[in-house]
Amino acid sequence: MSGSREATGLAHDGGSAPSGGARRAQRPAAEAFYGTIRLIRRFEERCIDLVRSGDIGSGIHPCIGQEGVAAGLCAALRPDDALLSNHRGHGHFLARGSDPGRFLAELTGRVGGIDSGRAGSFHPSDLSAGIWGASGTVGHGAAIATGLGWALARDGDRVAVSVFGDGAVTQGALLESFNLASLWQVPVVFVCENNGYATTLPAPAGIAGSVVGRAEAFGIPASTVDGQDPEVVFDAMAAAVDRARGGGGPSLLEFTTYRFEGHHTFERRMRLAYRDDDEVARWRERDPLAIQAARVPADVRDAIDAEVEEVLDAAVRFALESPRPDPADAFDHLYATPVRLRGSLFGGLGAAAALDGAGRIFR
Ligand SMILES: Cc1ncc(C[n+]2csc(CCOP(=O)(O)OP(=O)(O)O)c2C)c(N)n1
Ligand SMILES: [Mg+2]
Repeated sequence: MSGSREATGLAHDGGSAPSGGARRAQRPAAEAFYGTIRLIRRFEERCIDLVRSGDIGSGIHPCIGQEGVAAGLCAALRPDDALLSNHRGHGHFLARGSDPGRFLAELTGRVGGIDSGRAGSFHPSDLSAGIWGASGTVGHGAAIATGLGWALARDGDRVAVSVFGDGAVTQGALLESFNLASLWQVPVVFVCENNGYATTLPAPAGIAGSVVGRAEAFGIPASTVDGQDPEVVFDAMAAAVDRARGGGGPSLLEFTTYRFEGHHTFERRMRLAYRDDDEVARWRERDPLAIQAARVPADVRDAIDAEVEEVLDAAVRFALESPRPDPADAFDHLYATPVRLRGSLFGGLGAAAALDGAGRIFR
């Protein structure tokens, strides 16, 4: 078993909105949100252990503290909607129903991973969960989501979603995406997870004007919403998705949130003085896990917690038992072969190196 949630019935598996016909998604039960947030929290805590043991070589960008956004927004989507995630995206994958074992195998670079261990934590995709990619190139997922939304609108009522951080809103690609999405009324929802920092830069020190002001300048309706409460996130997202699905064009939601951990797990080894402990403590008082736990009876919570541990035990086992890729296959699955790396294509300098039809390098 790879830790699949199908057997567990945990939370919503990849969206609660009905297919076709009725549009607006129904808000899931309180325990479904609790289960999703608990799964993401414990998954990432296990990931941090696996970073420490050297099994996740890249480290991770933990979303601990921000899980309410992932849980709320993904529940408002239909399984066939498309989401573009970013470098802090584990929560989006799990909330959309990615298999925890195969996802963890991806993070640990194993062949059993959702992308055969080639994408890792920063650049995975999982079409089976409606995630068309995650990009570490800040802000660029918005351009992909806009093009994808435009294409999806040719054929049906699917919606594209782009999730990015506050650090992305100064990127030109994002603003160009706003322009075309508005001009062409693309069914795309832009989601900004504003956690107050871009690495160590406080958002007010990096953003002239405001996040919502940028979207409004392009005629895109936008609002700022509490990202710590998954039910509030869901309601805002369901309205935005409904609007896009019904032909009303793009919108932007800025969810205010906070990461309890550092920008990346490297911060566990080096103390960076860009935020004070009081600030972290204040945000911890609005922990999405605690907010949602208060809405679920203790015995139901206990059962969910036990189930999450079972799923994650199986996921860790699956990941670590999965073989590592064969280095000889490193050039498989490239888009274009043969590709000339050097040689005549670049002026005939040096020895020609290219990939043969099987994707293997030759000189
Ligand atoms: C185009 C680009 N510029 C710079 C970077 C380096 N970089 C990696 S993460 C990051 C900060 C991102 O902050 P934000 O968008 O707020 O997301 P968060 O990490 O807070 O979730 C930066 C600048 C990058 N990956 N891509
Ligand atoms: Mg940020």
